[in-house]
Amino acid sequence: MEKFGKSQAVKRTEDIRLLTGHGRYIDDIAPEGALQAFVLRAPVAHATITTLDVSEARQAEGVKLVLTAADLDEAGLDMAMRAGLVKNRDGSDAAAPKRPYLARDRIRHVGEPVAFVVAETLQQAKDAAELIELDFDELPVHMEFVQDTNAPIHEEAPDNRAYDFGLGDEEATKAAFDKAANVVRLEVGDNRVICNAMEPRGCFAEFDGKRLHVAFNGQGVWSLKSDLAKALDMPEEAIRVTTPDVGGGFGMKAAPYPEYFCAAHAARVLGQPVHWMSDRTEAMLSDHAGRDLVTMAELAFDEQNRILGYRVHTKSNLGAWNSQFGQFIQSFLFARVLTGTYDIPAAWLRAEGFYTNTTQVDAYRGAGRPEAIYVIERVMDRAARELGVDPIELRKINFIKQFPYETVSGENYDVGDFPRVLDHAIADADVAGFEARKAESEKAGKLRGIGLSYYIESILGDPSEDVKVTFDEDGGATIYVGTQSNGQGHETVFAKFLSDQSGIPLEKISFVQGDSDLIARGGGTGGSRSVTTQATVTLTAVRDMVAGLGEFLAEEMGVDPDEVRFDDERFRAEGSNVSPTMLEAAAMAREAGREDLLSWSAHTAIDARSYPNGAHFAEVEIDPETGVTEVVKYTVVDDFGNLINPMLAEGQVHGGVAQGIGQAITEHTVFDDDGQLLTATFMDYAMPRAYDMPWIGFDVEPVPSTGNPMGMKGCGEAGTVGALAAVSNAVQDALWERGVKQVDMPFTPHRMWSLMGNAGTA
Ligand code: SMO
Repeated sequence: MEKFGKSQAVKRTEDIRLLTGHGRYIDDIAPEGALQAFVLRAPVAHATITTLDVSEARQAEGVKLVLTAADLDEAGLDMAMRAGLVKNRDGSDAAAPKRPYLARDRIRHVGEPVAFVVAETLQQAKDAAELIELDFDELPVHMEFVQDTNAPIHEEAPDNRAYDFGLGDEEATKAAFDKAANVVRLEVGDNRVICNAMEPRGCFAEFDGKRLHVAFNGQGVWSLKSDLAKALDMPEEAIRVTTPDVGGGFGMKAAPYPEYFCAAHAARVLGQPVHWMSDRTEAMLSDHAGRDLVTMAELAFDEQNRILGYRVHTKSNLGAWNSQFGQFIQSFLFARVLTGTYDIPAAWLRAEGFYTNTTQVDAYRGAGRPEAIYVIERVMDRAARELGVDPIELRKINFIKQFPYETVSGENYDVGDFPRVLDHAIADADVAGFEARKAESEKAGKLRGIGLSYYIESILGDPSEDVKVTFDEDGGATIYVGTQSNGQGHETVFAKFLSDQSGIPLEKISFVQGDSDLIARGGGTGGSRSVTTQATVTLTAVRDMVAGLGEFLAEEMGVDPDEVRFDDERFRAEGSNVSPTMLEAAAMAREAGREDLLSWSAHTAIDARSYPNGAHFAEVEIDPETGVTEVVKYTVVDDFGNLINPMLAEGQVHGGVAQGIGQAITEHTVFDDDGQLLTATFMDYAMPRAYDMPWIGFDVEPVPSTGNPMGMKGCGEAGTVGALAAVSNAVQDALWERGVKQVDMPFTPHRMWSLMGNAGTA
C-alpha cells in the first residue's frame, strides 16, 4: 500500500473563510464581557526605578487589578522566562540573567513591560495606567555591539557581552589562510527588522476555579503550557492552551512573552476572563525583532580558485535580555550552514552576542540560516569580482559534489545536486539575456545589476510530531495535528495528505489544531519542520489504521489478515465480494462495538533533518537621480525534494522572497542614541508593498531527501534565506563599475543616493 505523495496543487480550503473575513482570530474569540488588560511600558531605555506607585490606578474607575513585579513576586510566580543558552568557546557558560515578566527595579529597553492593568474596558485600563507614578534615574544607554563596562545592562555581563561562541578549527583555518594564493575579505551588515505580523500578538485567559485556559496566537501550544505550569506552579493537567487562526508568526510568535503569564495570573486571581491585545506600535516595541548583526568574513583561495579556508567573526545584538532562542540564532544556528553549499576543508566561526538597551532579537524566518547564507553568498560574490572569475563559475568550482558530505559544523548533507539546480536557474533567469536588458535600462537612465545567491538550509528542531485521526459518529473523520498554521495552509495540506493516503474524501475530513486538550503532544510550527514531520507521522497513523482495520475486516470476511489488501482506496481480499472504503470499514467497526478501532494516534521521532537548497537570481534597477532601487526580475529554482502541494510551496517561496526583499529594500529599524525607536509606526517603518514585488519565477529540481519516507525537504523559510544575498549582490553589481565597493542593506533611496554621492559620481 505504498502510496506516496501525489503532488497535487489543491487550492486552500481555508481561503474562502480567511479571505471573506470569517477567520477567527484571538480578538474574535475572546469571551464576551472579558476584562481588558493594558500594559504600561518603559518610556526610556535604561534607568533605575525609584518610584512605582500604582495605588491611585488601583482606585480608578473600572479597575480590577494592577500588577507590578512586586505583586508577582509576592504571589510566588517563578518569573524567570525560558531562554536557551550557549557555551562560550572556552567552555564556560554564557550570561544568564533572569528575565522577569515585569520590570523589577530596573528598566532595560523602551517598551519593557512595567505594570499590567486590568479593567472592565480597555479605555479604563489605559486611563488608570496614566495614574501610575513611575519615577526613575536614567542610566547610560548602551546601543553598540561592543564590550563596554561603562554601561552594564546586567550584573551577569559586566561588559555587556553575553557569549563568545566558537565553532570549527581555528588553527587549521589559520594554516589554510597562511598558504592561500588569494584572500578575500568583506564586512557585511545584516540590518535589524521588525517582524510586523499582520495580526499583532494577543491572548486571553480564563479560570473556572480548577482549570486555567490560555488562548494565544502562537506557533504551538505545548511549550507555553509547560511554561505556564512552571510559572504558576500548577499541574500541567490543570492547564489548557489553545490557538485559533493566526495572522502570521514568522518565528516571532514562537516565543513565550510576559503578557501571557500576566493575563493568566490575573484571570486566576480574579476568576474572570482577561483579554490582552497588542496594538501596532506596542508590537514594534515589544515583539522580538530579527537579524541585527555585523560580520567580518574572509575566504582563502588556492591558485585554481578553490576555497581553502573560511573565517567568520560575527557580532550580534541580543537586545536587553536573552529571549527564547536569542543566544542560539547567530551562533549555533548560524553555524549549521556556515559554509553553505561549498566544499570548505577548514572553517572557523567566532560569534559574539551583546546586550543592548533594545528589544530582544529572536527567531525571524530562517533564524540564523539566512544570516549565515547572507554572509557566505556576499563574500563569494566579492571573491568572484576580486579574482576576476564569473560568479557562477566560482560557485561551480567550489560546490560540494560528493554526497553524503559532512560539513565543518557537523551537518551531514545526505543528497544534493547543486550544479543541476543552478543550471536550471540560469536558464529560467535568462542570464544570457542580461546584457541586453542592462542596455535597455541604461537607455532609460537606470543602473541595472544581477545577483546570484545559492542557499542551503538545515532543517533542525524537535524531530518528533504527533497526530490523531478519529472516525466520527457523523460518518466522517477528524485529523488532529501538533503543528500550528500561522496562515500557511496546514488545514488544506494535512487534510489532503490524509485523504490521499487513506482514500477518505477530503470533504469528509475535519481539521483540528492548536488545542492542548485534544492531542497529547506536538512540536508546533517553526524551522520549516511542519510538512516533513506532520506528513511523516500521518503516514504512520494511516499504516496503523490500515493494519488494524484490515485485521478486523479479515474476521468479517472470513480470511487471514494477511490476505486483506488496501489499494485503490478500498480494502479487498481474494474470494470476498466485500470491499469497504476506509470510512465504511470504520462504520463496520463502530457497529461491531470496536471503539478501539475508531481513534488512531501516532508519534514519530524521525531525524527529519533535510537540506533544501536552491538558486536565486535577482535583477535590480537603480535610479541614480532618486536613489530608488527596484527589484525588476526574480527567479528561483529550488530543490525541495518531493512536494506534497507544489502550489503552496510556491506560495511559501513568494512570501519568503517578499520578506527578503522587504529587508533588503524598504525595512529599516532606527533607534536614536537614547534607545528610542524612531520607526515605531508604519509611517516610519516601510513594509514592502505589492508594487515593490516583481513577478517571481519559480521551479523545482527535486533531489529527494533520504531523511524521511516521503523524501521531502522543508520549504517554509527558504525564500527568505536565498533572497537577501541575491538582491544585495545585484545592487553591488549595479554599483561596482561606479566605484561603490561596500553596500549594506537596506537599500533605501537615501542610502543609495549617498552611496553614489560618496563615490563621487552622482
Ligand atoms: S524563524 Mo521560525 O518559526 O524557525
